[in-house]
Amino acid sequence: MKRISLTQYLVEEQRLHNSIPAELRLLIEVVARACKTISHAVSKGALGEVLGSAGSENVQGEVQKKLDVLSNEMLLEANEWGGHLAAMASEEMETIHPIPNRYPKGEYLLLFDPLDGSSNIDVNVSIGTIFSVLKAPEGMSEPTEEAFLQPGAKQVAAGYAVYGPQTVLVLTTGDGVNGFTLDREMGSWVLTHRDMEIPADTKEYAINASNARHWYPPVKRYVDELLAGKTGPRGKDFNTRWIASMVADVHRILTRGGIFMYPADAREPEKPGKLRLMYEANPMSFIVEQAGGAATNGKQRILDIQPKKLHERVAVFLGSKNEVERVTGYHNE
Ligand code: AHM
Ligand code: MG
Repeated sequence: MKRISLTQYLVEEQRLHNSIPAELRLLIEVVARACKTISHAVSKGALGEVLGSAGSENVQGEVQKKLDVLSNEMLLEANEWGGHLAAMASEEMETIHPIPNRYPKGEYLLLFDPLDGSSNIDVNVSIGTIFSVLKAPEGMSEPTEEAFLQPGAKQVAAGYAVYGPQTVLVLTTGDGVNGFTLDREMGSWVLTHRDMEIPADTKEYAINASNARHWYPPVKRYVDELLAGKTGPRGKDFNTRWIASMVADVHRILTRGGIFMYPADAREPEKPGKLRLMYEANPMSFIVEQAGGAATNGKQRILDIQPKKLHERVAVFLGSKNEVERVTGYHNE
């Protein structure tokens, strides 16, 4: 097998489609390098003394794990000096992180969830890094939070790394979706999953059913119909999968199809869901759409939502197109 590295893929993409200018390529390579470092730290586990709580809380009031904090620092440090960014923002930081004055600045904005699926860190279940790239608005002198508040459709790149039995980086720059497996001995990302595609139909769904009593009627109806199986209105049996790491659930869906749901519910009616729009739902929606799937908040396409704040939450239904359209249809009836 001829091995194509991430760098070769990015250079050739630029040659063919003019879609990855040198600065964006540098950005993607630097993020990918940071993911390698995170993968290494994750794989050390207790030996690296990285498990457990950091003894702090993030802006969302969630307890930070040591690896949440470490991964955040690794991404910040890796991306500060390259000259390709104007600012960064992260799930683990309340406000945006402008590039320090000692470094040159570039035209891109980078958002990330440094380590998604925090509840799975200590129990050795797959976790991941999610990232989203936007362009800074023209003529912006000092980056502000405002500059980041662009709908997901404006993303120029998005990706995630999943730290599982294999470490895999999945990437889109708006021209399909490709996956790269980390070759640990060589230290390089090798193209292993070309043009990933999500089948339109599926028999697998992912939702945290412990919240069922709080679900709104459209979600309850949809899941009840799945549960009714062969003898119900859908006429076939469905299977449940819930990893509690969005990255791992989405990676399964990109590999063999499925629908992932984290709906808004009646527990805290003022909260439109659990997941964050800008660095979880948007990048995943971009990837899923680029792989032929769909992503909505139950009512509208996630990528069309105009964000109002950096840490805004959103309901998420994404994956196999026909299922996402069905549950979205139930909301709009
Ligand atoms: P995190 O960013 O704090 O790790 O939270 C996001 C995670 C998702 O990866 C996952 O889909 C969801 O939270 C799981 O939530 P729950 O614990 O309610 O099942
Ligand atoms: Mg997260």
